[in-house]
Amino acid sequence: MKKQLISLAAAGALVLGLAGCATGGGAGGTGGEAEGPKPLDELVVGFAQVGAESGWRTANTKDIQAAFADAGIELKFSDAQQKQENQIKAIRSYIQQGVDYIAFSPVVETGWDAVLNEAKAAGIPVVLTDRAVDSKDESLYVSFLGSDFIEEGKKAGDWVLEEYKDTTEPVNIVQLEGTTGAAPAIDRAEGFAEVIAENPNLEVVASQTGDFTRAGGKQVMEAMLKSQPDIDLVYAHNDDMGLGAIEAIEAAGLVPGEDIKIVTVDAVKDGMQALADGKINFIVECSPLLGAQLVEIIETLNDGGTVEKRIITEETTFTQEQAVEALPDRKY
Ligand code: GZL
Repeated sequence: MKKQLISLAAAGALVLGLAGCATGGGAGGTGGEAEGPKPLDELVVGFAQVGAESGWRTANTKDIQAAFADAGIELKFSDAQQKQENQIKAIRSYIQQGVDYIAFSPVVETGWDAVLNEAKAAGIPVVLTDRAVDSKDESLYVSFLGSDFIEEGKKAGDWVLEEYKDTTEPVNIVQLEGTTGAAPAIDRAEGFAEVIAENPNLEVVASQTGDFTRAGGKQVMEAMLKSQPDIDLVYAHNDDMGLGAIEAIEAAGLVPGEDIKIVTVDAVKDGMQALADGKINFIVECSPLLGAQLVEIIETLNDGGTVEKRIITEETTFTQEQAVEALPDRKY
């Protein structure tokens, strides 16, 4: 993943703060009198995780916890079981405890201004990882590190455009949406719809949330197989829902990857195995390995350095052939 942090040396020249960048205040301040860097073994970071809903989330948690352990920085960690109220409670608890930094992956885009203003008032910088918030006030967070989900939806759409470019018949697509209101669900749907609109034969005939879980994907796919007479392709916002769809498709006596093609996002190991086995046709990668970059952001801020407001993780895509090649070296 490309690191887009401005190096500390460069930050010296930019310490006045370029538009869109932010500077930490050393001991957890957000600007004002920088009190100088804290020793890393005295830093405390609070992380409010979404939950453990998917293989991606499990890999993301493991990677973040390992990165902070390697850096010797204390990480307080909470699992919100995909409930916003639990994430807000965890953030408030971190504020109460007076941590130096807070990082979290907002389960949905809306409803964060109040608690983020509380963190700001407490002088605790907040870093968004993975998912975005819809706050208009960008001073509520120092940086947003994560994928471009619209781009991921477009990449999925590009494959479908190419796959059906010579088809003259209608292509019936069903969409398994991620968690309702979550940035990846909203944006992956937007990017996909924008691209497939180029071919009027491509139509999303049904779209419903499977909440990013395998069970949710299976349940929704079972219902769609009953309600939709002729499904050509499933576009699932993550591998886990795609894997659930495979179970439903096979239970219906159909062949996933052939009778019904499947395109998913993430590229976690189970998804890549299904891709290599021909049950999924194409996967857009969404890397969960954000730990090292998050640690680097915290260390840069602790040193009074400057970080980019938006740091986009680099990722690729996989065909069935590429999955066979890549599987042995996959880290998650
Ligand atoms: C994407 C992340 C999504 C994954 C899902 O960055 O927020 O949440 O695509 C996960 O697998 O549940």
